[in-house]
Amino acid sequence: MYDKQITVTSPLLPDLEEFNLMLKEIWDSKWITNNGQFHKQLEKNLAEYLGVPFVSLFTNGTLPLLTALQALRVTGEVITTPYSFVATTHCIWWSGCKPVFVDIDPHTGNIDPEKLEAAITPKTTAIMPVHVYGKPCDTKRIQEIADKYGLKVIYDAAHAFGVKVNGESILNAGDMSTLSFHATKVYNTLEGGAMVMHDEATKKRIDYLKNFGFAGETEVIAPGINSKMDEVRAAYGILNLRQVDAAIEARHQVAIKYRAALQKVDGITFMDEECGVQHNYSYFPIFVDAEKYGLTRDELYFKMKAANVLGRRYFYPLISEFSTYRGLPSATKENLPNAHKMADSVICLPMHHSLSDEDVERVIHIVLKNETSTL
Ligand code: T4K
Repeated sequence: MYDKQITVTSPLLPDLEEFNLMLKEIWDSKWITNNGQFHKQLEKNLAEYLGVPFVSLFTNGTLPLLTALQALRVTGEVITTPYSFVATTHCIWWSGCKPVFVDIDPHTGNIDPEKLEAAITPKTTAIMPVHVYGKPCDTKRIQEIADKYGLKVIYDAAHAFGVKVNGESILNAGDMSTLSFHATKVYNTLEGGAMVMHDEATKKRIDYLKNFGFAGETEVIAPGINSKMDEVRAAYGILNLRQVDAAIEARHQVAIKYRAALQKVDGITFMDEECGVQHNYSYFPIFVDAEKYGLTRDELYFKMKAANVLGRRYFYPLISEFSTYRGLPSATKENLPNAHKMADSVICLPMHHSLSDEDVERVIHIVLKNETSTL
């Protein structure tokens, strides 16, 4: 057994001394939340960094999804993917809508646009796709279908921080996109999240909705929620933004090593890097074909675990398989064959900025060597 645990991810942390200086400023000002100076600064810095017009900060990546559904007055049925973290579907349910699952494209893991139209009914009002693992959805095709049927599109872009296609941020697609800044993400603010929108009026309304619906001292425009980011996390976020490019590059180097080492392993596949896409290397999923590889996905997963290498089976089980959702008509296995295949074969290998060469070697060694391994 190895002593050192290698986890699937590890948070990017700002320099503690610099953070302390900012904490001192917060302490001195006594302004600790409700649109403080660091909050305003981070929204501006993020919009600039991401290449988007407007950003509204949130306390996590779940509440902007819920707020987007509310802001766009989405009702009835919302089409979504079963291959995601459960928060995506939970928000649809919380907003009083019915989630409708559509199968994924087996190459990207994202909702298959060619299967969207068959799922649209007179009650459909929106589509909520996910750029899973930060891989861009086919935003052009999704928009064409949304425009044809008059549907809203809210992208759950929790994994897609900084991802661009041909130089353009994918966060600009659809009506709104949401981000997660959880500790496990490429860019984190401890907990945190954001919404990206196209215009100032929408930003203003979102800012009301995340502050109980208050539009001034005495007016409430809607039953809003409390989802404001505080000054401590905003300060932390300002510092982390300065080092996120270096962290993404470090992840890129890990991806290069995984690809080189694993490309010829019979029964192990991974996703291609697409031309024109600026990736963020947020995850490194591999897919196990048990017949060719000689071990099932779970056998490999537990073998890794025994060696203290904690990959994760993101996203197994599918959301449609959880007891809360499996009764939905769209949750049947027959409706979602590609999603089932991916969920049953995936392991996300450790992927973060602070993996050493030795760590990466250890991970590779376990996948390469088809036996309980000690280096
Ligand atoms: N939409 C999508 C597509 C999402 O993936 C998510 C979240 C959301 C929406 C919602 O966003 P948030 O409301 O969460 O901001 C994690 C995260 O909790 C969750 O944010 C994330 N997706 C999901 C994919 O993964 P767990 O249960 O796997 O995390 P946990 O605690 O097991 O951590 C995994 C590993 O990370 C640990 O083994 C070690 C490392 N770690 C974790 C934490 C929390 C650290 O080193 N330090 C830490 O503080 O859910």
